[in-house]
Parts: sequence; C-alpha cells; structure tokens
Amino acid sequence: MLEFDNALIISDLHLTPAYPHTANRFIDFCRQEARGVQALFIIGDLFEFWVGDDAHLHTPFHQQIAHEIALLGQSGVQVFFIAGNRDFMLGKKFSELANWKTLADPSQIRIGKHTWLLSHGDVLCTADPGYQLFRSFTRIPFFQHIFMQIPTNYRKKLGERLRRRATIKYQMRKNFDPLKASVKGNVTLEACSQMTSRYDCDRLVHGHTHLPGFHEENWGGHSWKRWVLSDWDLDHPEMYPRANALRIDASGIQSVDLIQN
Ligand SMILES: [Mn+2]
Repeated sequence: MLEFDNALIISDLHLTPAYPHTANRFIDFCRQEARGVQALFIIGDLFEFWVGDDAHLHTPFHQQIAHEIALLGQSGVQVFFIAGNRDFMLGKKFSELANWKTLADPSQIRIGKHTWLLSHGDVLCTADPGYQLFRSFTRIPFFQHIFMQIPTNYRKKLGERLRRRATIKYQMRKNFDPLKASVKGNVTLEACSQMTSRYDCDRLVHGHTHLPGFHEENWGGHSWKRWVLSDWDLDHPEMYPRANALRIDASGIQSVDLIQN
C-alpha cells in the first residue's frame, strides 16, 4: 500500500478553456498550495470532458495543464489520478505528459495515522441503476477501443453536445422531480457500507456529488466516516464561487478553502 506522511486531495475541477478563472486557480494551486506535500491525489473529473487524448492534447490549454502537473511532480510531489465519469477516457499520452500515476477506483492509501479509501464517487450512486449500467458499459476496454475509432472531430462535438445537453435536458423533463434527482445524484448508504466493509476501511473520501461535507454513517451495524470534496467553479459570479482541497497529515484531516487568495 502507498504510504505518506501528508497529502492533498482534490476533485471535480471540471477544467475547460471556457472557464479560465477556475483553470488559473488550479495552476496557482500547483505552484503554491500543492508544493511541499508528499502526494497530491486528483480523484476524478479534472476535466469537464475528455473524449480521447488525440482530441485534446494538441491544444495549448490542455498542454499547459499537463505541464503544470509535471512541474509539480518535478518539485518532489507525487501526483496520482483516479478517473471520474467525465474524464475516464484520459489516456497514456496525457499521463506521460503530466507524469502522474493512475490508480484504481477505489484505492486504499495510508496517509498520516490512518488508512483512507479514495474514490471518485460515481460508483457509489447506486440509486441510479441507469447510470450504473452506462458506467459499467463505458469502462469496458473493448467499448473504449470502438469509441476511439470514431473520427476525432466528431468525438469532440459529441462530447461538447453531451455535456451541454445532459443537465438542461434532464431538468426540462416533464416528470423531473428535484427530490428524486437529488437522491439519484447522491451516494447510497448501502454502497458506502459495501465499499468500506469490503476494504475494511472506515474512512472514505470522494467527490462527484458536489455536496461537500463530512458524515458519520452506519448501515447494518457497520459504521464509517465519509468526507466529500467540493467541485471547483470560479467562473460563474451569479453563483457562489467554490474550490477546496482536503489536507491529511499526522494531525488529521481538514478542508482547505481555495477561494481566498
Ligand atoms: Mn463526477
């Protein structure tokens, strides 16, 4: 098992050239807050969408993000990536440029005085069986191979269209029920219980739901602690700006607010 005295964890930055303030905050984060820790874990949805390395890596934006991560690595910080539902097609080429290591979802890591289970979190949203079916299908290497045969430009358009439509279409539905949607978009006690007991680890850290918080939970006589990371968005002044990281060291775990500065 990987072991560190201290580490930072971030998730759901949803980086895209369309949101420059958020991207610049990540670049500053790589040059400032992230320096000096032993490890940085990026646990999914670093990018707003990713439809193959060939579709994105020629752009200066994506090259710079990879470069900043590589520079952080050169400064002595080990960088790790767990794929999210937006960027699970991130491939070898990007990993080589960023010089990070890809980890399985979930991964068990020893940091400070405890062992932590890190997951993007979408696999825990089992109240949405339709999504889980889509997820298991799209993670099959053969499906991904077929997907990559679609011409680059078409894949790019597809990604953009899917991204733009998903939320709007969902909320426009006649039978849209915000309460039901909030249940579907969240993790279930059952899934968290299963994951934490399978790994015999009672400290779970995830993102994906964009519902930052800390929960002490139990299910069927089994209990665990769960930390949820915030997503990052500094480009929509009409909404509240948000960006955080979790820092773990010998003294425990704390949320680092990245909005100030
Ligand atoms: Mn996600």
